[in-house]
Amino acid sequence: MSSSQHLTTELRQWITAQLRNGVTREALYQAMLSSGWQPELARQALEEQGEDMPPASVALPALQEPPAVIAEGTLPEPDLGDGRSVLLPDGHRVQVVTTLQRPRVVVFANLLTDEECDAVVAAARVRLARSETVAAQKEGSEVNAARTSEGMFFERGENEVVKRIEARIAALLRWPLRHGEGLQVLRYRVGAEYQPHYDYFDPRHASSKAILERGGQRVATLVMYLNTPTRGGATVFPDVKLDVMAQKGNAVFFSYDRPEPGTLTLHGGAPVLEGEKWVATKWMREGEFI
Ligand code: PD2
Ligand code: ZN
Repeated sequence: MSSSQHLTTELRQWITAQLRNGVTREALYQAMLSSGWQPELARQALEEQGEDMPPASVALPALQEPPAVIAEGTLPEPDLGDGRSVLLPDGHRVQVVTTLQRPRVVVFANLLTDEECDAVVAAARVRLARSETVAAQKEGSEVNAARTSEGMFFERGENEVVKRIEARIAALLRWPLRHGEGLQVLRYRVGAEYQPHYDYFDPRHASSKAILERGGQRVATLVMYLNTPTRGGATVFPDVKLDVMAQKGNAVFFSYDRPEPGTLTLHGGAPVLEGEKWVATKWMREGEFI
């Protein structure tokens, strides 16, 4: 569990080396958070290092990557703060609405501001194409009748709002930013749906091999609602009969420790009955996604 993080000699040595190189404490703090270090530990590690900064160098110091923080077999697990809300390092407060242990599901309110939702929709709208899913029998992807939405992917860190959202997610889920895929945005019009499926890659499918080489299995999903459909469009978990209503700014997180139905993470997007539905999905990989 990432909640049992502790300061390692490797991390201390990394901090010392970076400070000697003239990297600022703020830059180190942000780099640690993006790599999944808990804010408290990151602060504590920096406070331990009391020495004065060397004079600012003329050249911009090169920031090296912090040591990995996640131990084998751990999963993304949200920071639930005091159980009602969590204050993230960027000053944004997120409410915890519902939690479920099995499958692990957490619903958040106000993960994104209205402005952030609108900015993502505006940037995505012009790049939408009919959604494809991974092909079962061949390499690549194909249009799938079970998925009648339109979608697009942002590159990781593609623009300022995407960067801000990704840093927030990394801190909330305590999972390195670089283990996340680029944000996917989907638009569903009336009648569009995403029939129940699993987000992990089926290791038996021919197409999975190449996908798994780019960061291993998916281990968690965060679906963020970018608008509020007038009617319909819930995210549904049929195994446990849970429906999460799409509400602008809110999000549903779930994790899966193995690529098997026994994780109870079957989920779908119910048909939109009135209005449109926009979501952004962030998938987390066990390794660094490249
Ligand atoms: O839009 C949804 O509610 C939804 C449902 C199931 C999104 C995804 N899966 C996904 O992006 O994987
Ligand atoms: Zn899904």
